[in-house]
Amino acid sequence: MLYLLALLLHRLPLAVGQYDICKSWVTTDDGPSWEFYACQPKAMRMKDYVTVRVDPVGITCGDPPERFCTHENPYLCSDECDASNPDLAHPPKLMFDSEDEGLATYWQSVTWRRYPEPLLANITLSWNKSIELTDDIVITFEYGRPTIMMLEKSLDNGRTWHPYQYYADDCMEAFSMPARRVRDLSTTSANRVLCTEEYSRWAGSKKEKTVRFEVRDRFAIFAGPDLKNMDNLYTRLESAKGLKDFFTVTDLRMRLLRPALGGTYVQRENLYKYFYAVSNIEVTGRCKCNLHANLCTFKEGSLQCECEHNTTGQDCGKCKKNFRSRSWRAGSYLPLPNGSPNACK
Ligand SMILES: *[C@@H]1O[C@H](CO)[C@@H](O)[C@H](O)[C@H]1NC(C)=O
Ligand SMILES: *[C@@H]1O[C@H](CO)[C@@H](O)[C@H](O)[C@H]1NC(C)=O
Ligand SMILES: *[C@@H]1O[C@H](CO)[C@@H](O)[C@H](O)[C@H]1NC(C)=O
Ligand SMILES: [Ca+2]
Repeated sequence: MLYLLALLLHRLPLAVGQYDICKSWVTTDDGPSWEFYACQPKAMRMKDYVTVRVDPVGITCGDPPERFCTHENPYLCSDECDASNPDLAHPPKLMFDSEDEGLATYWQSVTWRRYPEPLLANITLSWNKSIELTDDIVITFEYGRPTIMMLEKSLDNGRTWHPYQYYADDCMEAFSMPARRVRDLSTTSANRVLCTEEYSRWAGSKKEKTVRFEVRDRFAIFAGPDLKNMDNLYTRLESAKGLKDFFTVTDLRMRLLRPALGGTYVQRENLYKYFYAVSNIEVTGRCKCNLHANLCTFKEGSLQCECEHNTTGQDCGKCKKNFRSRSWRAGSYLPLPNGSPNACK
């Protein structure tokens, strides 16, 4: 019976999925003992743990109250944004709520009344924790997608920033970059920063609402179209220089540089229809724990790895006290299927 249980536990890592558990109690010829594996937390909806900042001051609509209209209804400018009225306010937190009733709730900027001065807004998301993206970042715009925007990322809690992806209806004109598609990238260019025209062209504001940062398409370069061959992806993440870091962020920033124009030039006589409205920002990822934890919990306002393998720190990035600090190494996905724990000594 005990033997059976041990056998069962021993098989657990394979049964529950790759890298899901950090250790199991097994029986060997020398008696029962712990066996250790490389492990990582499950992917989570990261918008539930984020802190947001919108810049510059005064970019959110409604203070003072203002009227706006939509590209579909450009001469009926009777909609109102009023920050002091909960029913008419559009604060940043509405980009992260869950829209239970199916009604879109959104952050909205002021209108482009100061045209031709550019209408610029930064939306900065901070986690105070390294996150590994596991799925696409999806940003939903309610009244048309920006004709020019940029996504930036930080790996050091906002001290330094790097371009992540450029978006424009004309990449050459906006950024002097040729337009590319993530689908056309190859194994050697999977972490290339590119400009795409796929998410910026006018197609009616209700038809095409989302702007993506394509994580799945990049994973598919290694794991195949249905991400069936994850082993190959994990092997590449381990060996290809910079690939793992490419999908790791502590902060993200959307730099909105020019709003939707409704498919035409800017009409100066009606600037009330130009603004940004974001209803959702979906970020799916897992805490980076250096393959030393399978749990990540939200404590005192920040995500923290529950470190195993005698490691400690927010990312399990060092050895516990009384363990040789120089023996620290990240766990490894290899050899397949259970990887190496690389525990502190
Ligand atoms: C947005 O952030 C960038 C740096 O990432 C900064 O240069 C720019 O001035 C900011 N724009 C606004 C409107 O705050
Ligand atoms: C960030 O996380 C660390 C470690 O959990 C914590 O000590 C620190 O107070 C956090 N900083 C902020 C600004 O939340
Ligand atoms: C961590 O250290 C304890 C003793 O302090 C030991 O029993 C345990 O096996 C160690 N774990 C690993 C993964 O080496
Ligand atoms: Ca919302």
